[in-house]
Parts: sequence; C-alpha cells; structure tokens
Amino acid sequence: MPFEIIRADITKLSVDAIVNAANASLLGGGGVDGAIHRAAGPALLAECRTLNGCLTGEAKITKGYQLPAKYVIHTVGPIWEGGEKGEAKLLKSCYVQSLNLAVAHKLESIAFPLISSGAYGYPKDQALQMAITVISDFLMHNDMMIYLVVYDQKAFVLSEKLFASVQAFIDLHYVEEHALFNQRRFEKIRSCVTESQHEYKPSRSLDDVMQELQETFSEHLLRLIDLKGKTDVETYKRANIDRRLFSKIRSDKYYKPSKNTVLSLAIALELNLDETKDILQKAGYALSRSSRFDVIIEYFINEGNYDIFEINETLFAFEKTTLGV
Ligand code: AR6
Repeated sequence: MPFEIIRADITKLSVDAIVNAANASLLGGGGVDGAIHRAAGPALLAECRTLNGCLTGEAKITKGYQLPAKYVIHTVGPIWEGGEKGEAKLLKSCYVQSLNLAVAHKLESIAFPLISSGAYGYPKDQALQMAITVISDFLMHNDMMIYLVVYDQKAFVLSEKLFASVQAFIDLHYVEEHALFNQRRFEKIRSCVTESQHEYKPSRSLDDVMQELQETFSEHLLRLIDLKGKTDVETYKRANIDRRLFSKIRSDKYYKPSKNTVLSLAIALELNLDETKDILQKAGYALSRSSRFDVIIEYFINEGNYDIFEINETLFAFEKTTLGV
C-alpha cells in the first residue's frame, strides 16, 4: 500500500494511528507532543502515566481518546548532538519500532511527523531522508497506508543538487511550450507533404495493427509486466498504488485509470519515454509540456531515475502533489 507526503496538522488526521514525537517521560511537552495531548484530552496523559516512560529509539502505544485517530504511538527520537552519537541509528529505530507496533496491532494506516526535527534539532533534510528510506523499505514487504506529515514550510528541503537540476529541466521545457507548438505544427505540415510524395507501405500486417488497436490499457499493462519480468506485487508496490486498485485494473479489462495511476505504473515498470507515451495513450492521456507535473516526470524518466519516493519528494517540493496512492 502507498506512501504519501502531506502538509497537515497530524492531530486532525483520521487514521488508525498517529505517531507522537515524545520525550522519555511520555508525560507531554511542546511541539507535536503538546498538540497531540491538547487534542486528545487528559485521558491520554492518564494512560501515559501507566507506561513508565520510554527509551530513546523505542515506541509505546496508547488509545487516541478525543483524537480522530484510534491510537497514538509514542516514540522518543534522539537529540541531535552533531551526528556522531548514533543519532541516525536511533532515529531509524523510532520509525521501525513504531511500524512494528502498527503491524502487531493490525493497523492499516499511520501518520508520522518528522521525528526529532523540531526541538531535538535533527537536521530537517536528514530527518526527512531517514523517514523516506525506512518507510519505503517497510512498504516493500508490508501493506499499510503511511503518511509522512510535513508541518512547517521549512521542513521540506530537497537536496540542493536535485532541486537545481529539476528546476533547470522545468525552465528549459516548461516555458518552451509555445515554440514547441509552432515546431510541432511545422513538423506536421512537413510530414503531410512527405507522406503524400511517397507510396504508403505498411510495415505491419493489418492483423498486428488491429491487435494493437484493440488492446485495452489493462491488457497493455499486464503484457508489459510480463515483458519486463516483473510480478504484480512488485509493480503495485513500486507504483505506490493500492493493492485493491491494482486488482480492479487486473480484473476489469476496460478499467479507466487516472493519469496519475498510469504514470505511477510507468515509473514502476521503468518505462522509457516512448513506452510511457504509449501506455498513457492507451488510457487516453498524453504528457504535456504545459504541466509542471508532467515535465518533472519526464525529467526523471530521462535521467533513468525510477525511484518513486525520490520522484514524490520532488513533486511535493514543486507541485504539492505526488504520484500513486
Ligand atoms: N502536526 C504535524 N507536525 C507537527 C505538529 C503538528 N501539529 N506540530 C509540530 N510538528 P517536535 P522533536 C512538527 O519539536 O524534535 C517535545 O517537547 C515540527 O514542525 O514536536 O522530536 C517533546 O515532548 C517538527 O518538524 O519534536 C520532546 O521533548 C516535528 O513535528 C521534544 O519536543 C517534530 O518537532 C521532541 O522533539
């Protein structure tokens, strides 16, 4: 199941569990901890008192009380002391232990704040990278809807290098639309002229063409999955889409997916630009140079970078929206 980065107040989310970036006493504090206790009401503190605190890197679960979330998973992140004191290992453990608790309680959805990135001073870009890495590894072997909640504007920092190259690609391609339109028109006219000068020689048999024409999006996708030697599970996980959505596509030959779903699957199958355009066309869509979203996808395909979580990090930074789900 998928992973989404969202900008929200975690106390407002209707998920099975929200994660609290707590301190070792588990008796409340500032930041997200304070906000969760305020929203949950005093019964949360009463239950926390029975837990005897929590060690750094570990996690404990309580009910959600007045929160829309059913549970709160309290975890204690490391205090940043320069990075040489095992902070990364401890931060990783916070995510892993919280996710393990969620599995043990058979939870289907969970929302994390960026643990340690506030009062505890962990550099936000590294905290974000850690969250993304652990969550994406986990999702390769587990089914859960996971939200990573980014609260303040500054929390979201793409690596400068990636940001600069995506920005350069957008600048080059996005603004070129007008010139491109004229160029396309010119090419179309030219190809009409050339075609009329040549005898039409079909390169494929009529049967082949009919076969291709009749292939629906669903059939095309299933054929590509086989062709690329992937499994269904691998495909929908890499696409960051829900297993149930994938089953619908598989069982309904005429399923009409959203453009977002098609692009997610194209990334999962590591399709090149032409193959991506083909599969989009099967579902009635096209890549547009006047959509920044599409230009960013094109950038990653050109780079041969099919890491959906890195793509989503970038889409979120530029467009406040992501692939999959
Ligand atoms: N929803 C989502 N994220 C939030 C919210 C919210 N309502 N409020 C803050 N954040 P912090 P820490 C973000 O300081 O660094 C407490 O006093 C915030 O922008 O809450 O792990 C505890 O009791 C930041 O990115 O937690 C501990 O003593 C992230 O949540 C100590 O702070 C974490 O910031 C823990 O420090």
